[in-house]
Amino acid sequence: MTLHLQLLVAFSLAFLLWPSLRAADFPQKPAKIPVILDTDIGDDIDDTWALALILKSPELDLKLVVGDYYKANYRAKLIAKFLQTANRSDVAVGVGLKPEDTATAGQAKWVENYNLKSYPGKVHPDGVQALIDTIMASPTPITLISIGPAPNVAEALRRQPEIANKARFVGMYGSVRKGYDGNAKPAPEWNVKADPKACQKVFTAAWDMTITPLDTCGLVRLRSAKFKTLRDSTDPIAKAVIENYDLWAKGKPNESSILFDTVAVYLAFSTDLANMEKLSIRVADDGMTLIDPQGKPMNVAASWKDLAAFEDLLVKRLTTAVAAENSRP
Ligand SMILES: [Ca+2]
Repeated sequence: MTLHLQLLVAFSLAFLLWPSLRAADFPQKPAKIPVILDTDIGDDIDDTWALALILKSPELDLKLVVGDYYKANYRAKLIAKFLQTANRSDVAVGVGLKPEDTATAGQAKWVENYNLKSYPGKVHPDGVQALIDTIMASPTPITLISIGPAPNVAEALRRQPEIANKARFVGMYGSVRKGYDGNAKPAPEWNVKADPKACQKVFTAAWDMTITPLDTCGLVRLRSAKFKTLRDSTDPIAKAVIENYDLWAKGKPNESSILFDTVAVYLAFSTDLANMEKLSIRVADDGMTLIDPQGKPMNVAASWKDLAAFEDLLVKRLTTAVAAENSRP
């Protein structure tokens, strides 16, 4: 090789390696994942924990939270007051279907004196349309985290089927090989059983889907020291979770209820702690989620690699202040 050629090779190599050297010297923060949460917050308490986990996860950029499965005013008030308490009224609130529905449930007392009009951020009276518009306007694909019965999502798909090509769906749905209580047989899971038709629409749409069925999410419960860390925390978001939990539980429990929905939030930014399987799933009319070659192939958190590590992550995140850059007043 002539000296000339050797120099040429050396310069070429330096040129090729330069970007990776630079990246190593100045690590770039990965872009945040834009997310929308569709939630039946206000019935089971786990949605409140899930919303808290989103707000505490630096990987996620929450754009909009919509209350699903009716009780629309009550759910919108819970979402708005929770976001305001977390100093995150930059996040928009969407009122779900049947806004005239004034029914409430176990967290009603937390919002009895809260006026939705006092929310400093944006409140969309048509939350389904806000969900569609946010997905369609996003320059990068939105991750739709769905943790309740899905009439809103089905209606959004009906109004604008194109959202399925612009969003990724991550949800807490179904029961594949396990049912409630860990080792029972598969059973119709509530989010599916409450509106199987809506789920059939969601489970046949074109989007990339990831689910946590009862097989994984049904096993998450914080006990003893892990729960005590939460109960004793002075973090404003952790305190709001515990306030709501005590109202909902009508007492001061010393362990959490099962925190199904938190696993869907985790899967929006990582699958490391779960064993993921690609399974074809079909929603039957009775609410069963069946492995069926005719079903839609999706990523299923089929079992845990390390459930204890997930619980530790949950406790740590909920009780640790987010970096200033993540809380935008
Ligand atoms: Ca839920």
